[in-house]
Parts: sequence; C-alpha cells; structure tokens
Amino acid sequence: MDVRRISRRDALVQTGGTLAAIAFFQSPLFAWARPGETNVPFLDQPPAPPPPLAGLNQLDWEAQTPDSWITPNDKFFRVGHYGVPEVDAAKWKLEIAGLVANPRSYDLAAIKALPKKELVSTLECSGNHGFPFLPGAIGNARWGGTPLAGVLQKAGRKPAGVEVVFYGADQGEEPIQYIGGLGDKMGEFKAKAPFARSMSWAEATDPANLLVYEMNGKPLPAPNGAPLRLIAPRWFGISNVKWLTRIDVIDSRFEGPFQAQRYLTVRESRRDDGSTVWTRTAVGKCLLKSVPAKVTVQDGKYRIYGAAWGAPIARVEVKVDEGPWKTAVIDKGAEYEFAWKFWHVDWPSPATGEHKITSRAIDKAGNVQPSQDDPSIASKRTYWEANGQVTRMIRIA
Ligand SMILES: Nc1nc2c(c(=O)[nH]1)N[C@H]1C(S)=C(S)[C@@H](COP(=O)(O)O)O[C@H]1N2
Ligand SMILES: [Mo]
Repeated sequence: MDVRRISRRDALVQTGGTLAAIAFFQSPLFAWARPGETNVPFLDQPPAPPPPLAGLNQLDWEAQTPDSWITPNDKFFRVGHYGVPEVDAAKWKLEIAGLVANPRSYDLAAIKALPKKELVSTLECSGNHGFPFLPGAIGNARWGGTPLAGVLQKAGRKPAGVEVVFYGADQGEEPIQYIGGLGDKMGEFKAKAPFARSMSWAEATDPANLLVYEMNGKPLPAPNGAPLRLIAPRWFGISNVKWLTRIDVIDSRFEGPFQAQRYLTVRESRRDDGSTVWTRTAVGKCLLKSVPAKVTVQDGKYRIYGAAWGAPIARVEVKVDEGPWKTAVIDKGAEYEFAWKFWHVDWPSPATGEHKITSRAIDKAGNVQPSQDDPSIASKRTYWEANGQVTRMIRIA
C-alpha cells in the first residue's frame, strides 16, 4: 500500500465511478429504532478494497441496527499481517519471560483458572478511514478473559524491566537495512520474526487490559487470535496482539517493525518560526472519533444515525451541509467506558437534492474531533490514525 494520505476530494474522485452504480444499489430495509423506517443509501459508497484486503470482513455501517451494537463474531473485521497461524490449543503455551522474578508458562487451563473478567470494548484498526475503501475496520465485542495486570504482577518486574513485549504465533520476513563495521558494507537482508508489539510496564499493567479467550460468550475465533489475545481497550488495533505465545519484559524500548517502521504517522509540522519539520510518531492509543452510519426515512421523516468512540464521549454533534451543529441523542453505550456509543439526530424536513452529512464527537475533556482541515489531520502524510470528521453524501428525492 502506498504510504500517502488520500484527501477527501481524492476520495470523492476515486469513488466517482461508483456513483453511477448507485441507481442499481438495492438498499436492504433495516430498522434501527423506528418501526418500518427504510434506509436512504449514501451516494459515496466505499470502493472494493484491493485484493490483499478482500478477507477483511469490514463492518457495513448502513446495515447496523440496535442489535448490532455488539458486533457478531462472524461480522467482526479481521486483520492478520502474516495470515492466520495454525495454533494447536491443546499444546499451546504462554511464556512469561525476560526481566521477571518468576518466569512461568501457562497452558489454557491455567489461564482460565485465573480470575475472569468481561469487558465490552470497541476495537478499531488505526488504518480505518485512512483510505476510501477502508471505512469498516472496526467492531464492538464483549471480551472475556483475565486481567493482564494479574499475570504480570505474579511474574514480578525486575528493577531493570521497563518494557513489555507481546509476541504472536504468526511470523513473517521484514527487511533490515545495515551498514557494516567500517561503513563500507551497506545492504539489506530479511529477518524472520514473529509479530510483536510492546508497551511500557505502566501501560501494560493498566487494569483495563485483558488476556482474552472469549468473544461474545463464545471461544475466541481463530481469525481473532485464538486461543489467547491481548485486548488493550485504550489502544488502536495494532497493539491488541493476537495468537499470543510469549510476553517478554526487557530493559529498553522495543523497536520491532510494527512498532517503529510499518505503523508510523508522519506529519509535515509547522513550527512557530514558520519552518517545517517532518515528525514521525508511532501509532498508539485510540483517538476521538465518530461517523454518520446511516440515514433512514419513515413517513417522510428523516433521521441520521451514527456511532462515536475512542475517548470518553460527552456529546456528538451533526451538521447538514454548512448548517449549524446539532446535538445528537446518545441511544446506546453511554454507561460503557470503552464501547462505542450509538446516537441519532432527527432531520425533519430536508430539501430535495444532494446533501453532505458530517458528525463530530466531543470528549469529556472538551476535545473536539478534528475537521479534515485541522492541522493534526491536514499535515498528516500517512493514512494511519485518520480520526478527522467524516462527511457522507446523500440525495433526498
Ligand atoms: N499476532 C498478530 N496480532 C495482531 C495483528 C497481526 O497481524 N498479528 N494485527 C493487528 C491489527 S493491525 C489489528 S487492526 C487487530 C485486528 O483484530 P481482529 O482481527 O480481531 O479484528 O489485530 C492486531 N493484532
Ligand atoms: Mo490494524
């Protein structure tokens, strides 16, 4: 994939080909909250993702109903950079190793014997909305497992241990550039290593983090990380390591390819003196975000539905075209810290013709989801962490 931010205008140009197809687009009839309401499909339907992402199983926003506040396991998106590894749960072990006082290995029965906790939380890929073809790399599930903090505290940190590395069973080759001893040998070789991500000890022992073996009351499915995965609800998808085999405590920052190379956000940032510098930061914690999910009509009365997540949500606002922001009603999820909120706002009497619908979330600290021309979004040259306001196009007949 091309490391380049695609602007909304580009996105609309790229989806232009699908506009003509909309006439043939048969919208299924879904009721979110009002009996008998029907969907008015958005004009800007996402294009098909490139073939390597075909198995992503993206969320279909316009098919969401009140029941889909929990995303069913078979509708949950799936990302695996090295495919789905074959893991024999009967032979599987989780090693807790490195700079710990009590290294040990757990089989699945030993993990399940630890205190059980359930958590409803939303998982979003940091690439979601980074491309026109990627609006549905998100889902919300009830995860069941045991707190990671308990396992780490049992292991006990040695004083030098500062970083906790999570390894998956999936492996792949990644390029490494090197310069030989005297600087005269330069080149690149490929190194095979398992998928890995890390957090600091303090971040890893956050009581919210779970080692998960259940998803929506069923055994964790293989594509989502069976037999055991990390769910770190404050973090983008990439940190939620699947098919866990080993947790290593080390004495320095971890710079694996998914930490320090492939998941970087690059911005062209302006300093106070007007000069420009390029900054590179690792994709990390979730960001405040919302989307308009669908528009329905019932007896000529229109309603806009959507979702918000990524931070403690105080409020969601919606605007039509360049009109005023209108506060939405939060319908579902308000009492859950890490689960998305489902919201709606009535749109009583839209004029016929094309309209733009935009939503923005406001968190409890007063932060506002940035607009597409906010410097934090506009200066971004990579597709990750695309939490800018989402605008959808619609035609009212
Ligand atoms: N071992 C492993 N864990 C992984 C990945 C991976 O490729 N390998 N992909 C990550 C990414 S980028 C995302 S978005 C989430 C997706 O989780 P899901 O497949 O359950 O939706 O898993 C994360 N954990
Ligand atoms: Mo991801």
